[in-house]
Amino acid sequence: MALTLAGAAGEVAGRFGFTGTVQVARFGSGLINESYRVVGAGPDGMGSYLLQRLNPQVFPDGDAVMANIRAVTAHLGRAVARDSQVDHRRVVLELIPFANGALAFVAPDGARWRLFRFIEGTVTLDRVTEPPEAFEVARAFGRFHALLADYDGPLLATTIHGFHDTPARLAALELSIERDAAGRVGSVRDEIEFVRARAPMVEWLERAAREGRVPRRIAHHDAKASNVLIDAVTGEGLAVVDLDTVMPGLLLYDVGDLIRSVTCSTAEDATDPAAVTVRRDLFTALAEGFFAGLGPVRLAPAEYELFVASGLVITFEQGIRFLTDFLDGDLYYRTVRLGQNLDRARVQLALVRALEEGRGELEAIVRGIVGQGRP
Ligand code: GN1
Ligand code: MG
Repeated sequence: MALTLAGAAGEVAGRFGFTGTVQVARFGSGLINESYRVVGAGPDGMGSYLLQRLNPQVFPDGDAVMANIRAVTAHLGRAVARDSQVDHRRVVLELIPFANGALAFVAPDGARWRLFRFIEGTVTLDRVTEPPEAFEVARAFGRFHALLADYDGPLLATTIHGFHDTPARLAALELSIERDAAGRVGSVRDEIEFVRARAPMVEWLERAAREGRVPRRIAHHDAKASNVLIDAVTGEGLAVVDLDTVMPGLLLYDVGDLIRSVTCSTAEDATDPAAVTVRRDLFTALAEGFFAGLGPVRLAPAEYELFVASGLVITFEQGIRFLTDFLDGDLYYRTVRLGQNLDRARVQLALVRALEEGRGELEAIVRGIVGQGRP
């Protein structure tokens, strides 16, 4: 088999049954896994594929991840097939199993590699800058939740325990402060103080869940803007991707991540946190898009009430996670420059402040939208 690009991904493509000349190129901007676009004669014929190496440190139970993805994409596929309006091959990710019915190839280092059909003519947005983009990203996630509201497939595994357990994320930060493994605590006193002053916030969603005010559903857990494929021509939000953390959880985790990733006026790793504001126009479009995507699905009252609060909690949590990784010496998130995790943390914390300041106004926007023909 001839390869235009050598390396592990090319070899793995061969294991998946690619033959002849195969082009392999690094793809995407994820911070955890590695993705490659593979073009050539593959198991599903000549075409484009997405080959991914699942990070085994982050996802120790790769088989559970793959079983979840298969179950969820099968349900989504059946659900959209009933709707003749949509081209289901463009709105649902399609997993191509490895030989012998296995869902992934297990490399000698233990990492799982999996193959998807590439959805052509799409782009992802590392940053949302226009309201129609915010609307489409959020609509795609709203539809994702609507389609999964009647999920009746096999029980989904929890692939990462406590993934959005914000109190546990704060406890992990306190441990990292104590350990000070990279000798960096002295440089982030202000950030630590900012976080500690807001410690009670970590309970907001978990308490609502414990008290049964918000139901456990299937949630994506990484509902950031760049995890929606957008039609390159029409701008329409198509498929929700990056399904590794799809598992039982709260819808508000996803709302929170949408608010975090869509409404910020700067990039996630901008070096000037003073420039961070919450874009009201993007927030409005986000809320409109999310409820449009949900369609007739009704939420619990507390899910409406905590819509904006979830943005605060998940942004705060992400700031805590970036800060923790900075203190640990940048072990978890992929970085390309020194101080990048600290910049990321500062942007999240600046966004927390901006969301605090805008909270009343943003809640009024949600009430305005929900009031129009909603309970
Ligand atoms: C990671 O790998 P990526 O970029 O899809 C992280 C998310 C964070 C996100 C921040 C498994 O997602 O939780 O919100 O970075 N994924 C995992 O950009 O930790
Ligand atoms: Mg992810």
